[in-house]
Amino acid sequence: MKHIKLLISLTACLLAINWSSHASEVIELEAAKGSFKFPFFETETPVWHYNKQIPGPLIRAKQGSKLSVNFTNNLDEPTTIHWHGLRIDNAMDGVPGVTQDPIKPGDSFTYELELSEVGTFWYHPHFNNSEQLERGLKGVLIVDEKEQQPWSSELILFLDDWRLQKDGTIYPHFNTPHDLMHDGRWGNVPTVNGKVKPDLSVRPGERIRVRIINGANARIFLPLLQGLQADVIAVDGRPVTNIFPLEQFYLSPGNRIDLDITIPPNSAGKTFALVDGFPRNSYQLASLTVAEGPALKTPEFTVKTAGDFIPAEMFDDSTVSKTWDLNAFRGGELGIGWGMNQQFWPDADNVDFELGRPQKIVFQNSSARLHPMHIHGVFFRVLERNGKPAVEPFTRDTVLVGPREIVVIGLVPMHKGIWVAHCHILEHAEAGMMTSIGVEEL
Ligand SMILES: [Cu+2]
Repeated sequence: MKHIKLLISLTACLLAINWSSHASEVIELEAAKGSFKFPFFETETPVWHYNKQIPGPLIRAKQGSKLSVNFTNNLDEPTTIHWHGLRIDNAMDGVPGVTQDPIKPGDSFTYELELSEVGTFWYHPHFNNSEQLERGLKGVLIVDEKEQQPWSSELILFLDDWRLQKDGTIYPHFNTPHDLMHDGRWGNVPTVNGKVKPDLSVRPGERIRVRIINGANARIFLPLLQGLQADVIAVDGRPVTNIFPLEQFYLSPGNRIDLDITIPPNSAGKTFALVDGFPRNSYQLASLTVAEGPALKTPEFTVKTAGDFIPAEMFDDSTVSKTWDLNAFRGGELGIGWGMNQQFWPDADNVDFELGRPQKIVFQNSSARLHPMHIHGVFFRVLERNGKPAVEPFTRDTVLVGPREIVVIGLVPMHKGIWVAHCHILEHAEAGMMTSIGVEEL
């Protein structure tokens, strides 16, 4: 027994050394054309993918480590990669025309990522977004805690949807008038980790960290785990201020939630459904089937929270520094433009903020459509909705602003640079719904 203990402590020691030396890792990533097999079609579907995978390869590293991503663009058009939710050096944020030039076909670019914060993130292009993401370019990035809690296991559920034609090909028209006038491009085939209604195996008694990511162009999910108690422990990567039960969480494009679930010890052989409760008729996304056999001992521990991170009181003395009115207008390249204060990217109504100073921003939706507003390089806290206090027990990088809704958020810019803010319904963003926040020391 003693030997085993010694081995464990040695391993822990080695790991600790590894952490403190800021391990650096190099990975190769390639965007290229290829194909992918959906279950309903005899032929493979032409897609664009990272490292020939749908979704792209899981990128995983430890907090405090450095990651060099040697990226090569083997598409026929330029691209970039944005690391959604990561607060990193502005030059690595992947926004063409803002933080870097588009990466031309055949060219390479190395993204140097300093992973200072834990959480569930994802990566995707930031060029011709509505087409490049829809064709399959996206993947999950996880930054693990230095000291991991003793979960029995983990489930990563990457939600997406595809608009497929009868012959199995991707509907080839993007930014259509219909998609632009409504809530973007909603597919007809929802997938979880690139699979249709996958059945995932779990064991009785397991305590599982579930990470759910919405990687769709436009679809909002309302994830529900039927028959299981699920607690939300992180939103958009960051640990929550207070843990709360998953009852009605609108997971809009870009959003992530981490859940704490325990498979009941006496549930061997049972199946639990993960459903999307957003549409009037909810439908199944995936199922969890509990393996036969004796129950595992459920680990007991308290999940870490982040109570001290940008509390709502921080903004008590702040006045609103920027209001963005969100609405559509006729005209522009696509025939319909989505504006922020009636301006369309790249002719945007942008704003400059001082590094470290709390700011209040208002998103005022004057339209009848949905706008999941995402800000690069910061986390923010929702403070008010429609004039009423609505402080959320967590922070975000993407907030769904409903039809005619007014949402007030508070943020503290902590990283210098130019950070874009845009609707994560990619068709709306392509139609101009993007602006930028300049952060500088005064
Ligand atoms: Cu929008």
